[in-house]
Amino acid sequence: MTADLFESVAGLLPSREVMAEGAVLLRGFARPVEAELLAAISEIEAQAPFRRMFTPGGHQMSVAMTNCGNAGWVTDRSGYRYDRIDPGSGKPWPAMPSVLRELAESAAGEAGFAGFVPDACLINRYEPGAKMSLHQDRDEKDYSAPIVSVSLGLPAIFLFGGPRRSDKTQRYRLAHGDVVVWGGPSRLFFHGVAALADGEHPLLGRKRVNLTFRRAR
Ligand code: MD3
Ligand code: FE
Repeated sequence: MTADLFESVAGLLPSREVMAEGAVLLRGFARPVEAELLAAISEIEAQAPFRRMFTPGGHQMSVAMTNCGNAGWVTDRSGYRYDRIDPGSGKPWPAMPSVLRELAESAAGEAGFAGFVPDACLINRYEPGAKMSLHQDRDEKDYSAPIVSVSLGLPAIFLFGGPRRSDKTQRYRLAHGDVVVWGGPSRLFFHGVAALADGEHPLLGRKRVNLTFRRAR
């Protein structure tokens, strides 16, 4: 049912911007299911609270994170990895709600990656001032699978570089409901998020939440 809704909305509003080869921005693609997404995130958060993790170098991240799905991304002094278990609770991460999975699958299909089935969803929470430094996503097993990201709440300035850290970065404003599919060559491009500007979002208040759907294993 939700899959049909995405198809009809995508047909009516074909907002599609190619940022680079394999990187497709679908503005507002998540808006039809925003209420369901926020309810699902609240339930996940009740089982697996957001927490600010530590990098292997010992720095505490400004972004707070949680996960759902069969694999969750974690970082601590021993490194970055995907784990079935939430180290905070010792229990498996909450299951991926079908509204989240269906949104990611339909966005991937719109971008030409039909058949994408995510097994991990990392949920990042930014409060004003939180940022993510330039990095590559290299902890997944198969780089031929895309990553689907969904932005909710306050807008952010997303920094999008190239295959080398020294490549020039382009800036994109990602707003509530925007979905980006990162596949093909862009899958390993450097990227980051500038410090979140303060503001008040009508549904989320003073924060931004970003979902990234991945094939981790
Ligand atoms: C481009 N998150 O969790 S989402 C991350 O807004 C991460 O929270 C950012 O980078 C956020 O790793 C950006 C957009 C994104 C995600 C993965 C990518 C862009 C990407 C992988 C490759 C290239
Ligand atoms: Fe990333």
